[in-house]
Amino acid sequence: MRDKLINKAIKVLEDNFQDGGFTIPSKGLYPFQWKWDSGFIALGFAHYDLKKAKIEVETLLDAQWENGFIPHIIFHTDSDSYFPGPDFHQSNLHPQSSKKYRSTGMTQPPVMGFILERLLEIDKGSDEMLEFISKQIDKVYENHVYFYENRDWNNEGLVYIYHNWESGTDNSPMWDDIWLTMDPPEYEFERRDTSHVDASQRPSKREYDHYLYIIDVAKKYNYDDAKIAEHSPFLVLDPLFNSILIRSNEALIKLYKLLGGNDEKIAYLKSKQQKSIQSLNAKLFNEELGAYLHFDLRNNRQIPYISSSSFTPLYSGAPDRAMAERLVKTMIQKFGGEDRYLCASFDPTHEKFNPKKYWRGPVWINMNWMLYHGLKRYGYDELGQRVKNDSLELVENNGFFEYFDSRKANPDAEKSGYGGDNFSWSAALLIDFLK
Ligand code: 9WN
Repeated sequence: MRDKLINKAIKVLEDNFQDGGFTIPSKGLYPFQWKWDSGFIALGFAHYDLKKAKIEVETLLDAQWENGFIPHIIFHTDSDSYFPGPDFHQSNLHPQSSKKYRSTGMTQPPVMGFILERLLEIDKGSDEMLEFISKQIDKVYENHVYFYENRDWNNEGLVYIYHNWESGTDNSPMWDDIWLTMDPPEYEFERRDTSHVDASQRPSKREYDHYLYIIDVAKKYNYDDAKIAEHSPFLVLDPLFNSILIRSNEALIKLYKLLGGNDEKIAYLKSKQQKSIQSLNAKLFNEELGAYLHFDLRNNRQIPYISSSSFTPLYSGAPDRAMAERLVKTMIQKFGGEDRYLCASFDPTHEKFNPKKYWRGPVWINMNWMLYHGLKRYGYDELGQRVKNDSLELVENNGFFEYFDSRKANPDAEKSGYGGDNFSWSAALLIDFLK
């Protein structure tokens, strides 16, 4: 059974791998290379084809801008099956954007640090992998420097995102109150996603108007970070994004130590790391709700909703013992009923929970992968194992979907897999879970 599933996962990855040396997340729906997808995908390849794993990482990092920024989508081809494409984003507005690749002017969570660390683990610390890492690691480091020097608005070790797509959790209810502060124009455009996936599982047209409008604001300022921070209607400190940055800092420090030298870079990362952890705990942890929350910088307030992102600081190692205990309690109480798979992307006890809609409720395999490692880090082995088993069961029962219903007895559908099918990171992380 295990081997059969792994072989199926390999087929998904192979079918999605492209000649240009990158892997699309899902045919039709997502025809380009996405930043955080690429990292997770590389882990799947690494278990059976190290060369492809390295190519995936290399191609992504090759698209880095002169200022260290790495875009969220690299438009390697002219496919028009996705909207908004390169002509809408116009990354060339930024003077330091890549001259080689067209891309978006926004980013996604910086997973590459811990991905390099995991690649070395998978390849059992080989000299070849270390050699590969020595060639790539400075690009990842420069990406972290970019974040700290350009996106740490209050100089507190926490970096902002200026667009919901930067969070990776696109239409989370987290942003609903921010949308209420905006009144974007009605854009005229042809949706492509809903020709691949049932519209009820995707964001609404009006939500897309907001997404497009924020990009237009950023474009007006040629994607200048300082101006975006001043003018974007969306400016958020995301516990997921910052936890990933912290976890990747930790990995870079470890890898630089292994490589030798690099004392200044290690010192820089360590000082930022300390500050980031302190601020994450001081500013984003909410004792009353027992969870890390998003912070809306534009409106200067914590957003009082709990999502799977709220638990990802476990993966970064930021919470102290008591905070970790509190987080686990919240996860079990609100997300972990016996009738549920872990871990819903949004609080199942909240009225905004929607079990079938994208980031408003369904289970995502990449979030589960981070939660599994986070829970294990703090010794919650049983709960971690449950997250892993639930992930495997969902994929085994339904296929390699993009997201899954968290209800064990889902009354509305025979199948509980939604969104894109043959989705790359669901396949890649299943392989990593099983190996
Ligand atoms: C926008 C590719 C990406 C993921 C995101 C997921 C979804 C894109 C979209 O697909 O977002 O970036 O068009 O909906 O939310 O996490 O990286 O798989």
